[in-house]
Amino acid sequence: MTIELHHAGMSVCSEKVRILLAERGQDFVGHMLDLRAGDQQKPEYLKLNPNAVVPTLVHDGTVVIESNIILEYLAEVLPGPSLVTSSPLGRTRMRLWTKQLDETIHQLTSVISFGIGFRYQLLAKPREEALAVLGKIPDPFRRERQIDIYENGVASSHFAPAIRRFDKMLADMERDLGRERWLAGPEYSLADIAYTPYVNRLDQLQLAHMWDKRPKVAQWFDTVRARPSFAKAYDGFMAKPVLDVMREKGEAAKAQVRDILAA
Ligand SMILES: N[C@@H](CCC(=O)N[C@@H](CS)C(=O)NCC(=O)O)C(=O)O
Repeated sequence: MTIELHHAGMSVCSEKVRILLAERGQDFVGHMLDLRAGDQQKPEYLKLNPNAVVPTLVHDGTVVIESNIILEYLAEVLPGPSLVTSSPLGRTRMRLWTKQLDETIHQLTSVISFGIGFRYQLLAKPREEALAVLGKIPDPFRRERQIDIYENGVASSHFAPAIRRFDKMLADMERDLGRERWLAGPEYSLADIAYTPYVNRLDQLQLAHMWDKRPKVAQWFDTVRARPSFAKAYDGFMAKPVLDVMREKGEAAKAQVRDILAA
């Protein structure tokens, strides 16, 4: 079996697929895209993924897109321990968690990551070049929002609601982790895999204070980070200069984030 993954180092959606592949001990052929250079918009990639986003999985020549769908697909086709909650009700909880990522949280990660950190990669380029990449985002709503965040950073009107939504996500996690060991029940599942990169992204952006008073989230994050799959999914894929920008700019945005949370 050949598993190919078109992905990017620092892309939460790619990270969750790499975690699953590591959990199942599955090697893959990686094709890395440079998202700031617009590799995802090249015609040959659009044939695989018309949404111009990563990741894209190619399994023995068959294309699967959408990270949460890729997780479910791989959990079915790869041998190894089940990563799907065993009870029917547990599975509904697992899917309620991943559904929220698709409905809102993922989009808001772009707002926060871009608003605090990634925009500096584009600000370092000539403006026309940056706008050319952003102007080719196929979804008009997402395109206009990303341009606004590129222009305004944490001052964008999209920023504060995104922080508040993440605060609610962490509150919901704290609630469910207070009832069961993992997000969807007693078993480690696709829900835990899917949320790891989002909490890790907050951590990369110096927003770990958002779970200072959420001990269950803190413990869950320590536990998922200690799994061997975390190191396999992250080590060697992170760009140190980008992590440095996220740390430095995250530190600078901290007071503003605290103000938003306190309001
Ligand atoms: N719903 C998609 C979202 C994928 C997505 O937004 N990927 C981001 C990286 S995490 C991307 O490729 N962004 C490129 C761009 O915005 O141009 C999924 O879950 O696969």
